[in-house]
Amino acid sequence: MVRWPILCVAIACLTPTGASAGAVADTLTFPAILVNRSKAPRTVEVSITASAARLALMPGKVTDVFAFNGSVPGPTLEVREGDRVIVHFTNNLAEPTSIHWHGLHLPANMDGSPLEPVQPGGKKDYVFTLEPNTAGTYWYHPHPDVRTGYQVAKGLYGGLIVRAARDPLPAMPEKLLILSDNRFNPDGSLNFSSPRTAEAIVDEENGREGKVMLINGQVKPTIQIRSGEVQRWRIVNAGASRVYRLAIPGQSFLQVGTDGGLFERPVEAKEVFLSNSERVEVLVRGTEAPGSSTTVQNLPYDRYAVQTRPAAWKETHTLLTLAYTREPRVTPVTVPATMRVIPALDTSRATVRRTIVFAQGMINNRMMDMARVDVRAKLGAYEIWTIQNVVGMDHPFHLHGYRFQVLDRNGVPERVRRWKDTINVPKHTSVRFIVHFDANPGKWMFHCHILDHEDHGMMGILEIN
Ligand SMILES: [Cu+2]
Repeated sequence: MVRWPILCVAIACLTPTGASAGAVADTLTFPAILVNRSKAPRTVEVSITASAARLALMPGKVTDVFAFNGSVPGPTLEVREGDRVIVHFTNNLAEPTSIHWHGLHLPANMDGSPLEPVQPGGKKDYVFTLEPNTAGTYWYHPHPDVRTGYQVAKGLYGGLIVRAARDPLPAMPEKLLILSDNRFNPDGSLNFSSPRTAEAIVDEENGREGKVMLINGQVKPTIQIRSGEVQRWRIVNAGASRVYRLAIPGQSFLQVGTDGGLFERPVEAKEVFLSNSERVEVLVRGTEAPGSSTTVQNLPYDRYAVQTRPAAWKETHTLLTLAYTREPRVTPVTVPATMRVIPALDTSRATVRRTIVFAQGMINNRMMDMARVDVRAKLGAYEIWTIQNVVGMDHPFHLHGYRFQVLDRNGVPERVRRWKDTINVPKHTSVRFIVHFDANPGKWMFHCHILDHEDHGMMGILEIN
């Protein structure tokens, strides 16, 4: 039997039941942090290589994957506001790829979009500077033309944390949870539907979902918490199409942030919702007694078109166990009532209003064409976009390079001001947001973030000049 001891450390060793071999391996582990090899102040210089690898993703099996620096998920890029970031990227895959820094505000040629592929054997240096007030939880993934869903499913995704120059939250244990799912054949290989099969049609419609739900590559791990303790969880939905409604029975989250960082004030939330590519920051409060345990669940959510809705869509899934240590209860840290100010983008400054119509597989009745510009906007402009979903399934909208503020969802004014780069647009509804094209001229993608939809043409190009 082939053994993969090093790989087991990176992704935890799972037993055939999906539980771990022992108490230690059961605990949620975290991807390595990329090592900064720059000595210069406020500079982070790292290397990332995409290559084929064989990892023990499933118990007792070896899976052919694509991996950033040999691990799935890839290592976490941790940086600070104001940092100059230099990523030396090497593509050791046999196909073109790229790294898209999802949610970051950077020059267009650094965005890793389908317009900037890195060829097999090729290299690219991604260089950008993180602006003030952009602290938050982001992620990175490939974005090659028509192959994004495949490459992410093969294992290319990783976390990206931008730390604040001055974080308003008190020090507390922090966890990065990268949610993903996948589909495996009995031999451990990844399962992709064959073209022209019923399964392929369902994948194309729903987006490829897998029954195996992973957190940092682990199945049903455990997070330890001490009674009274408050933990800060940064959660990323890196799934191609699965959305999450997270809940802890009997208690609520204190949601403190989303895609573009912290809210102005914490918000009590019985559940948190993440469509594809969305992020949340929540505080989990250890309200239970020492030695007890509870679970984090994924509640059912009907994002589907009726004709391809899976029979089991109403099931609730346990994602992880929250296990209380036997240590005596500690006094919880105090969370500030106000965390920061998010200036509202002024709607009276908007000079252009657009409607972007999402239909199945198309945007504004057109499929993606790399040679076409769909929307032209002026550098410096404020614009109000309405994303209108005219079909019977949800589509999450993502705009590259710029964060926006949602004004209303289906006419209901947004209650909590927040910075977003991805927003779910439920079936037969619309979402309105304001965006400021303040810098970085060039061509930018906007698309549905169900990766199968994006790959099949549900994407357009915005050119800012
Ligand atoms: Cu879609």
